[in-house]
Order: sequence, then structure tokens, then C-alpha cells
Amino acid sequence: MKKNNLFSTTWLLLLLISGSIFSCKPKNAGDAVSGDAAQQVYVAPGKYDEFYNFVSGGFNGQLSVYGLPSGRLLKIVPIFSVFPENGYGYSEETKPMLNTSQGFVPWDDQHHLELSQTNGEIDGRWIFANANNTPRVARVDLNTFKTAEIIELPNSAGNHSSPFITENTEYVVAGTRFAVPMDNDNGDVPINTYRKNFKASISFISVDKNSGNMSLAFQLRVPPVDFDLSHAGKNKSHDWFFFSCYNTEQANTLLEVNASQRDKDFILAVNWKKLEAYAKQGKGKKEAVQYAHNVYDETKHMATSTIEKQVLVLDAKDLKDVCYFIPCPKSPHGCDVDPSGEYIVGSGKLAALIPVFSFDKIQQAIANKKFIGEYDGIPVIEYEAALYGEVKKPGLGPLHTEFDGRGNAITTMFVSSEIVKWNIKDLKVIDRQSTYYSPGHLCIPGGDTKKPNGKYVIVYNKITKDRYLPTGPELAQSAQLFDISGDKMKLLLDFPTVGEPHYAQAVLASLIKDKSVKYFDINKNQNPYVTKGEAESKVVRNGKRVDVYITQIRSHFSPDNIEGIKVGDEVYWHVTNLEQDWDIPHGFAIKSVPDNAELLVMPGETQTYKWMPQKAGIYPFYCTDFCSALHQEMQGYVRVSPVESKVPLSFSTGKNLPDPATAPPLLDK
Ligand code: RUQ
Ligand code: CUA
Repeated sequence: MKKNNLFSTTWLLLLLISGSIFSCKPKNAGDAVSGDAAQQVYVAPGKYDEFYNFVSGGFNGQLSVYGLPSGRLLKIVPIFSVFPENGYGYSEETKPMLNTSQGFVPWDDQHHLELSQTNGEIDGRWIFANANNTPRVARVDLNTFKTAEIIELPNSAGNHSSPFITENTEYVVAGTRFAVPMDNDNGDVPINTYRKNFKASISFISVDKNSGNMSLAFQLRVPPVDFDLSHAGKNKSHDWFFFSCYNTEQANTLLEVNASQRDKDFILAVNWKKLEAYAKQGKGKKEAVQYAHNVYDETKHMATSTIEKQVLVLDAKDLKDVCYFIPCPKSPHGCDVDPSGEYIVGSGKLAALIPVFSFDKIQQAIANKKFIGEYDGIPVIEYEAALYGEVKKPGLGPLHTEFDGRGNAITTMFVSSEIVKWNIKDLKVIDRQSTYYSPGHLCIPGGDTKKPNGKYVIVYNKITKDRYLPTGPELAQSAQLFDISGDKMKLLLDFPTVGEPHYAQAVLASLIKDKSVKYFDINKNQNPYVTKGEAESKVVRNGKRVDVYITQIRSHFSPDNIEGIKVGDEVYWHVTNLEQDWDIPHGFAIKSVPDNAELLVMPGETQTYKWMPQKAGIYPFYCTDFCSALHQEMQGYVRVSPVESKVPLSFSTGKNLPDPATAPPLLDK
């Protein structure tokens, strides 16, 4: 028995590693698309797409926005990585967004996105994003498509099972992937003392109903396993959260083998309502930690970073009626709850079936104490007592499941490279379609909410191979759109994506498009360095610090000639775009500035560019965004003199003219 399990695990692992999955590739992948597919995805010039698709960027740390059904890329929203394209993480105003307890961290790995919900339905206000590497959760404002807030998570590492939310966005949760010594403990311990010294945490971040402001409400201390994914309950399971976890072996080396020993790992069911009540009753302990909380102020166009010093921790084993483990076959990955809230689907990466758990049965099992024992002080429910049933022979390597709102679930099969549609009630497979290749996540608009819109599923593949023109060893990533409105799922479109897409969200465009901000009101700009008109533009020296208050309007800067800057100065260019019109950003960049990118300044906004001139000379600067017919004339000069120079500070626009006697001859007679 044991041998058999090991054998099948090893066999699946071999399949995963060897890439022999491509033997599943049908001969004529192109033929899978029928003639009318083009019509279904064609969005005529000037017409809008029906859906926004928000797609995680994986190792690019950003979020990208596509239109559906066309698959057109509309925007990249920088969140966890610097973005030289618009100066995010480079401007003085946005640098604090990437501050952490360990200083400035300019990169991260962004896997999961979740749109805010009210009553279990998408409300179109915010989208939350996780960072895996340096554990953080962000909130992006969907009026401006800008990152509004980032909160770092203490006592965590590899923030993967995140950011999933409750039905009214009461909480965003974040489960740690890596168990580690807690921040406050001595971390200088032998790695193989894992089982003694390493622990895991699940963070509950509360979200203010009106402002969206996040705060780390409390953490749940849990056994040192790897938390992978999660989803909140719905309707009757509203009070509960479900987390998949692997490495219940508690291995700290060669997890590929050592964390694949047990036949079943767990789904952790957490009654967050009770947990919240215990936190309010003062059951937890306050621990001294350090984490950054970064907030972007929309009126000041400026972020601040605050280091918080404390977190409330509740230990799962001290709370007898909050946490329960449910056995789940073979290293579960996805953990998905159907729109009714009754069915919880666990997807074992190495399993050849999909277990579906029943919320009612879980409740009965808890009431009747149908436990097979305890794991680190947490009761483990009998598998059969929690199980609704198993989807038999769904395919190989189930990863993630979304729901179509018509009683069906669709699951990605990584190893057999397909999506499989099955009925939630009778657990029978209805349809399967190949994907190209090895799908990870999938997304149906609202597919993890109470109200899915079952028109399309988008599949995010892990491997691209031959789907697009080759671009050397590194290829475009591959997303695929399927029509799921009929019985058979129909492949309509491949579209490339940037970064590596993991989870995604989609929503009807009508919920968002009309409230999208067009420009910022210059009269409401409260940036301390704003310049509200050209007449106010100036250059101010204070010791070695120089502040340049500079404006932009089509198509010149004020000032555009500056002299009296010296080597060793610290120069801050506060650039205000005076335009009050949609789609007229101006850019800003100075020749050879180290450690900086450009700025892209939106109408009515102020952004600051730091420059420490290294060498005497003339430095041109210019507008980097084509803004008018005379965009190319939107340029200026700044003169840098040696430290000891006596050149006085001067600045102007249109006044610092050359001697007319030096005018070049007119040759056009
Ligand atoms: S993961 S392919 Cu969400 Cu990072 Cu499943
Ligand atoms: Cu302003 Cu180009």
C-alpha cells in the first residue's frame, strides 16, 4: 500500500519534471478553434471590451489589466516592483510605497488578486494583491488604477495563501507559505530544528468599509506546515475560512520528496467570526514586531510609510472551537468554495481525483466530534465525515477550480494539460478541453463569488512553447479564452500576457469604467511642493539642498533654463502638470541621472525627481510623453558648476536669450 502510493507519487513527479505532458498535445491544436471564434472575440475599433480582466504578474510584481473578449492589454499597474515606465518607486512621492521593515524593497512576486465584495458580489471598488517574497498585501484603487496602500506582514514568509477576502471585505487574509522562527524569537537556530523552532501565521487584515484602509487586526499562530491557497465561505459558511496546506510532514529539505510522503495533507477550516470575537475579548497576546504600513494620499499625491510595532497573536491550539483540519489527498493546492457556500473543493497536485467537502457535514462532524486525532493540538476531522464525494478520473494534476453559476465547476489539470468541467451535485465530468500548455490558474468573471458570470473562462498556462512566434529562450506567457455558455467549452482565443500570470479576476466593465478618474483637480492638489501656475514656479536653495518648483503645460517647462546648481547639491525637481484635460500626461527626465527613471506626471498631479549632480556641465531635460505637435520642443537646460563656483542661482522661461548679433544667417530667401 505504502509502496504503491510512493510509486504513484514518484510517477507523477516524473511526469511533472520530465515534461512528458506534451505527449497529451493533440496533433492539430489549431483546429480546436471553430470558424466563428474570430467574431466572438472581435471588438471593433473604437468599441469597448465587455469585461476587465485583472491578471497577476507573478515575477514582475505588477498587475496587468486586459480587455475581454479581445485579450488586449490596457495597462500595467505597478504594485510591488519599481516601474521605470511611469516612475513608480522612483519618484520621492512613491518611494515610501516600497518601504519595509528591512528598508526599500524594489521587487516582488505577485500571485493572487481579489476584487472587493459586498454581500458576496464584486463591488468594483478595490482589488487586493499579495506579494510572496517579502510578505505584503496591497490595495489598488479602481477609480485611479493606482496602488493606494501596502501593508507588510510580520511573522510570515512566502505570503502565498493571500489575499482572499470575506463576503463583505471585512477581512483580507494572508497565510504564510514558509514556516519560520517568529520575528520575536531567536532565528539563529539550526535549520533541522524546524519542528521545534519554526511556526506559521495567518494574518487577518481588516478593511475600513468606506475608505478601504487596511490594518493588521490579528494573527492566528498555526503549526509549521506550508499554507498554499484559501477561500472564504459564502452564505451559510460565511463565518468560515478554508486554507489548503501541504508539507504536513514538516520537512525542511528536499520537499519535492519529503513533503510528498503522506497520502493526505490538510485543509484548515477556521471560524473567523469566533476568532474575531476572541480577539476582541482580549484572548490573544501582543507581540513586539516591526512592519511597514504604506499609504498613498490621493490629495497630496504622496505616500507615507509608518513602521508599526505590535501585533495581536492568537494561538490555534489555545482556542478549542476555532480551527479544524480536514484531510485532503496529496499536497492540496487550490481551495475553492462554490457559490452556495456548501461545497469546498480541494485540489491535490498529485491526486488523481478531486475531493469535494460538504460544509454541512463538516459542521455535523464537529458537533459529533468525528475526529481521528489531533495535529499539533488541532482536531483532525475524519475524511469520510467531511467528504461530500470525489470527482473520479478528472484528469491529472488538478490545481484550481472556478464556478460557472449554473451548478458546474471547472478545474485546471496541470499534468494532463486540460480544463475539466464537472457537475457539483453529481460530481460527473461533463466536458474536457485541452489547453496549451499546463494550466495553472483559471478565472471566470465572479467565478469565486456568489454570482459568477458564466460566459467565459480564461486559462493561464504555465508553459507556452510553440503558441507564439519564438522570442529566444524567454517566451511570452499564454492565456486562453474559452466560451463556456454552452455544454461544450469552446476555445476562442490565445492572448499573450506579461510577467507570469497566476490568479486573475474579471468583472463587467460597466461596474468600473464610468467612475474611472480622468484627471486630478489642480485646485485640490495638496502636495506640499505643488506649483499652481507658471508665475509661482521658482528655484530655492537652502544650503546644499535645491528645490525646483517646475510646471508643465503644452509644450514647455517653467522654468526651462536654470543656472547656479553645483556638484554635490541635492536637487529635488517638484514637477507639476498644470493640464486639466484627459489623457495629457507630461513626462520628465534629465540626462544621465543615476538611480532614477523618468516621471510620468498626470494632469493636476505633482511628482518629485531627485538628482545629485556628479559632474559640472550642461544637462538637458525634456518631456518624455508625446503631448502635442510641439512635444519635441518641450525641453530645457540646467547648468551644473563646480562646488566652489560663484555662479548665482537663476531661472527663467523665454527670457535667457542669446545675443541677437550671434544669430545664424537666414538662408531661405
Ligand atoms: S499558484 S498555479 Cu496561485 Cu502561486 Cu496555483
Ligand atoms: Cu509634454 Cu511632451
